[in-house]
Amino acid sequence: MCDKTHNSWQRKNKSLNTRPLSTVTIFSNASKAKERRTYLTLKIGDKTRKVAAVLLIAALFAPYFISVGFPLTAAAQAEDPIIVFDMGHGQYKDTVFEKEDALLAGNLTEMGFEVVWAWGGLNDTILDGAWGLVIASIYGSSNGFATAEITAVEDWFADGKKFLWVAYDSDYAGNDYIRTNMSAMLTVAESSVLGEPTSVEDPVSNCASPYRVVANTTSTASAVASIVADVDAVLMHGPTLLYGLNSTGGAVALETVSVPNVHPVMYYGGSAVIVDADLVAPLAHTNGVAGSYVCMTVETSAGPTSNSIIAVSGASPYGDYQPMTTAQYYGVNLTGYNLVYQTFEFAKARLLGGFALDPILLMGIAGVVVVVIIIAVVAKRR
Ligand SMILES: [Ca+2]
Repeated sequence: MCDKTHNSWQRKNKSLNTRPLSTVTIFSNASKAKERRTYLTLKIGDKTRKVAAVLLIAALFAPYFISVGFPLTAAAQAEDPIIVFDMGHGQYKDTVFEKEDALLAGNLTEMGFEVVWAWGGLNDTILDGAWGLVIASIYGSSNGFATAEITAVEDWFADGKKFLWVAYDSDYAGNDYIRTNMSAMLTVAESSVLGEPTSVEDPVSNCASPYRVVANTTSTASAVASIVADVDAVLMHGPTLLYGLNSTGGAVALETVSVPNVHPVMYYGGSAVIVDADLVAPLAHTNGVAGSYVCMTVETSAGPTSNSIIAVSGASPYGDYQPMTTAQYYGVNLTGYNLVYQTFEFAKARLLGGFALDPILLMGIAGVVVVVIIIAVVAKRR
């Protein structure tokens, strides 16, 4: 059962629902600094003027701590990373929203994210403060992105340390507008991966029809092992495959050519075949040829700041006709939900794990260190 499988995942990973490590660490540093300061004050307490000097220095720095240091740690603790999911461009489907998308939002919340559905387009307001943005393949030729939306995403992503996931669809019925819109978003994000303007079918690995492809081959690269753990069958409904861009912007087949920082995550099975639906041919592959093509990548050190992560997939992780998180379809058991959740975990661990290197928080920590050093020097000299 779909719900049960998703819920099992949730229970298994309950321990992952923790606050960012950074806030705990910073609180600890602050407490130690306080203890140290108290200790030094007591040690020299027998000489009044020394105490007075220490108190004077502490008093001088007090406003600094109050305005910069400690309140920020409390603020950081209160906020979960926000992931915005675009729903303003035809991605919404009622049955999916009530089932797969509801489970997705619930589990991501359990994992410590804040999920925001963007119903009214992409702009500075909805993206303000967001850590992640997921854009499923759009639907409807009048539902393309406005120039202002593309610019808003470009500006947001240019801040760095962001996670962007863009999904494609096939060129079924000559719907090349989907591909061009998704590629427009990836281009302003300086992605090294784009979707091919074509369709992939699989007459062997599918959910009762070749266009309901089940991708069944995972990467063996250790870099993405955490993403593909317990993943063996992913619904890629009416999908395309991906290609890479080399250093001169040329289209290359990711099955045979490696692109720096681009990690293929998931492949179609060997019986998958390119079945082009219109006059726009694939760029780095050949129509009619079968192969275990790349259907999902993650790019690290990505974007204009070289410190973001971009995921690209040939079908959508939410919404759409039937998303990658689907646990069962036409009687076929699927594990794509693991792939989707673990991709968010991968990005979170990479971008938000360990110490928070936020410049303002670093200033706060530096301030504590400076005061401790000054107090130690004063205590030693007198
Ligand atoms: Ca085509």
